[in-house]
Amino acid sequence: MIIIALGANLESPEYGLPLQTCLSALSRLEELGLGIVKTSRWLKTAPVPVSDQPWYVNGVAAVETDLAPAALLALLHQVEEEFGRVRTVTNAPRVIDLDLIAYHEVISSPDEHLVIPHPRMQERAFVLLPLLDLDPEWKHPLLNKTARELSQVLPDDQETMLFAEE
Ligand code: PH2
Ligand code: MG
Ligand code: MG
Repeated sequence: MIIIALGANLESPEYGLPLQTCLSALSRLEELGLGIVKTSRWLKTAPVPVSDQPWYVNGVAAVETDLAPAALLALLHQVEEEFGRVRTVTNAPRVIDLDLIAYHEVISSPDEHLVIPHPRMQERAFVLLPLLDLDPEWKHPLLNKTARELSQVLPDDQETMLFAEE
């Protein structure tokens, strides 16, 4: 499975509220040739690390593509730019964040620019919980644990809420 994560916590002048922006980014990726195989439910999540920025909207998608990992990442960055993402400091609030989480069983070597699986995915409820919607039995190729197992040992200080629970 190729997994991308979507996140947003600022309103976009062009695309509207964070959820709308995430949905529009998925459509744009599809237009650019990615196959969207499955999309998770959407969560509202408190910022990690805890801060006073707005809560995020987060979700993940399984995608299909012939692009190699680096080319796929470049495509994600292209769409972030199109959507008006401005990069300032690490973890700054953003109109859209598109992360490559995993690319089949590929494990990148430490000196590569792109690290897959994403080095912090196992610490993040906002990635692991939506991933359960795609496939709880998905196995982390480096840690050799399933999404279900990883989600069971998450630190319990990350607040999340399903959109439907509002
Ligand atoms: N992304 C980050 C840092 N912190 N917190 C939440 N809740 N959701 C995110 O998508 C997120 C974050 C860096 O990309
Ligand atoms: Mg991110
Ligand atoms: Mg990112």
